[in-house]
Amino acid sequence: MSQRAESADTVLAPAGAVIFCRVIDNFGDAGVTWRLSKRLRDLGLPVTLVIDAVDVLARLVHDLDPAATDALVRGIRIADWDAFEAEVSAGDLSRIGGVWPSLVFETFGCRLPDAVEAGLCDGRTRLWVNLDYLSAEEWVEGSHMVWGLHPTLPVKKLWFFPGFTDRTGGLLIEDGLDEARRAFDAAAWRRAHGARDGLRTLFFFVYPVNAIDRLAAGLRAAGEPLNLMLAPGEASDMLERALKGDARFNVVRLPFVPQEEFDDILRAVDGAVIRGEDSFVRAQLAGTPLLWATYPTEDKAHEIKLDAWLARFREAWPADAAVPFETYEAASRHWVDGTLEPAEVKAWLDQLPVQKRAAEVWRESLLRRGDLARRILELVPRA
Ligand code: TRH
Repeated sequence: MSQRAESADTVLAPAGAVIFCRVIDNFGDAGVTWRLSKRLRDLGLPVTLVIDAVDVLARLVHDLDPAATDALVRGIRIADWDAFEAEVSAGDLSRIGGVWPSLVFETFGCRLPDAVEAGLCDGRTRLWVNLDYLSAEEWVEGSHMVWGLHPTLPVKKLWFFPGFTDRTGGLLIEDGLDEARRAFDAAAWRRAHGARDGLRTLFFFVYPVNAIDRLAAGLRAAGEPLNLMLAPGEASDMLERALKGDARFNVVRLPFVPQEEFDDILRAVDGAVIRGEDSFVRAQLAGTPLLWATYPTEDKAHEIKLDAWLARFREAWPADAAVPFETYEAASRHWVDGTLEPAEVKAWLDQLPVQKRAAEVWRESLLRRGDLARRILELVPRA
């Protein structure tokens, strides 16, 4: 443990951090808050994750009982939201060691239980943070680190945004991430998971609304034999069906792995078609070329989100690359807006080596910006 971790431990323990999470859908809310929980634990804090869908978290945390209302898994206390709210409303803090937490995380604007908000007023909690969704859009810099006043209570909340620039909160980056990547044996992982030698390997974890038939048509037309590692889910079922009977593709259905093993998949492949927020970040931190399926919304905010990220990622594109960034940009946009052409899939495959170079430069820039969890701990007022 580093000096700074010890200081967080000393200053904030035993009260520690409580993180509140409401699962909107899919795995991202649970995924990000579990990652944050582990990060704070590693920095020396007692952590409680209060979540309204323990069963969803249990998909990512295999030693968690999906029906649990209270569990201690790898040093992190996991509490069912309703049970926790009932206890706190009755003045019972025994589950979190009988002490009010020093650091309270509301995530993605999930609204804290009234009893918790009321308890934030008497100064025992040093910092109340709303950790928001990730976006590369410019407005994020203006909203990051803004204090919000409560409509009725004398307490302030800090709006904290993850992001890709120095004027945002950065990303969750574990100590030792680089070493873990260097030590990882990608070839051994591929062999162990049924990949055929001599073929490039891609990973798919996308949404059923994505243009999967178009992607499949593009893969067929490109004609390159590939290992295709598919995450569980309906979207992968659709892709597998669309490629059925084409012996050029070695299709491997992966199980839903514990979150700790998710990075391995990304490190083992030549390209990843990933989605949401957390798998998108982890592919970037793995330095893996990616096509991003942004979380789709009716107002098409996901297309704006993609464009904002592309505008930043463009900076990492090698100046001497034989293919222009615009080729990658077009494939990314058309994948997300549903108009992907077969030729764009081939172009995406052909330029994977250039994307790899860009992904490495980009990854370095993200690592240089440092870790979101440490930044938050540095903001907690010392008593
Ligand atoms: O599941 P998602 O689509 O989550 C989305 C987004 O986060 C979106 O921003 C949010 O608004 C919405 O949920 C509610 O994709 P994401 O963010 O990549 O989360 C997937 C998590 O699942 C991530 O933590 C990795 C984890 N995972 C595993 O642990 N094992 C696996 O085998 C797989 C496929 C995923």
